Amino acid sequence: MSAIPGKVVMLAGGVGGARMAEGFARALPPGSLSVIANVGDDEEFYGLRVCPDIDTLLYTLADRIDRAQGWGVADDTVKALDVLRELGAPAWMKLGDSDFGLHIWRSWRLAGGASLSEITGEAASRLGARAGIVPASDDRLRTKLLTDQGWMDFQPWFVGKRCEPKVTALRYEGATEARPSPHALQAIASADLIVVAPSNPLLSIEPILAVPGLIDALSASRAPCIGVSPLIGGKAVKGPLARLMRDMEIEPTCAGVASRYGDLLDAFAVANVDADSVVDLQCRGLAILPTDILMDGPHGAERLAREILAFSQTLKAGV
Ligand code: FO1
Repeated sequence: MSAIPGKVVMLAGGVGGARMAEGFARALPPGSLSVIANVGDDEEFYGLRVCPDIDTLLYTLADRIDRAQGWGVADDTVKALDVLRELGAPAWMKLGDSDFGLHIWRSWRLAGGASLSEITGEAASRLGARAGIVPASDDRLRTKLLTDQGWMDFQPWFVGKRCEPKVTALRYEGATEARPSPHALQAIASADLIVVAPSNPLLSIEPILAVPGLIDALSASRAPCIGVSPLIGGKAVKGPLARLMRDMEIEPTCAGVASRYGDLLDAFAVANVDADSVVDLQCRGLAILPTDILMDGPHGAERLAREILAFSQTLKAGV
């Protein structure tokens, strides 16, 4: 049996993705983990580029996250947002004062010609993140939702309308033309293990897989790929996944999630309670790790990461 994988690449977005990334960062030696982040949620506010999935990863991996909320900076204040509201600007997205600092710096660096990958790498190292963070693409890619109120951008639907408008279709605008981040391609090329985090498959993982160069690189990789279910007994730990799947007529089960990833997965970690529901997948060759997938704080996330790393040793590299 070989040693724990030297290089791990994770696909992630949202709070579940950041928690899983923290678990792996704690379980692996420094320099082993690269997280490819969804950029479909990115949005411009007041002329500033806000990248919520990158930032949730940055703050979580640098232990600056507001743990109760799952996003934003711990103990942040909202003085800037209060002034913006007083001045009549829309202020439905709760951007904290410390968080604004990052958005100002990122936008300033983008205007100076740096790529989002370079900026994100620099932010991760300067803020003390325990893993590499790589945007899926440096090109603009936007998740759009077709709702009963028409096409909407992601943040106006997710935060502005609290996910209330019913979604019937999704598209990832710009994805087909988007080039993969060169840093993401490098990370995939040297990966010994690929992990698909327990993120929302439709809103966090599929916008990453929609970048043609990325899915090609992932498919070409010989590293085993293991997914972690974001559903436990048909319910999401956080967020609108189960309802979204139902609204889009996708079965809100582990099998429904696995079906979104096509041939990408070699293995799937599911909750003990869901083990029986994935027997069909197992018969079709997907290795199943039934375990406690609920990440109760950083220690719980590390415990799950260690179990997945040990399980990955039983998987063969592809040909
Ligand atoms: N989520 C909310 O539910 N309400 C907010 O006001 C909000 C603000 C916010 C600001 C910065 C940031 O990085 C994330 C923020 N989020 C907020 C979370 C964000 O909408 C989601 O984490 C993702 O985009 C979904 O994965």
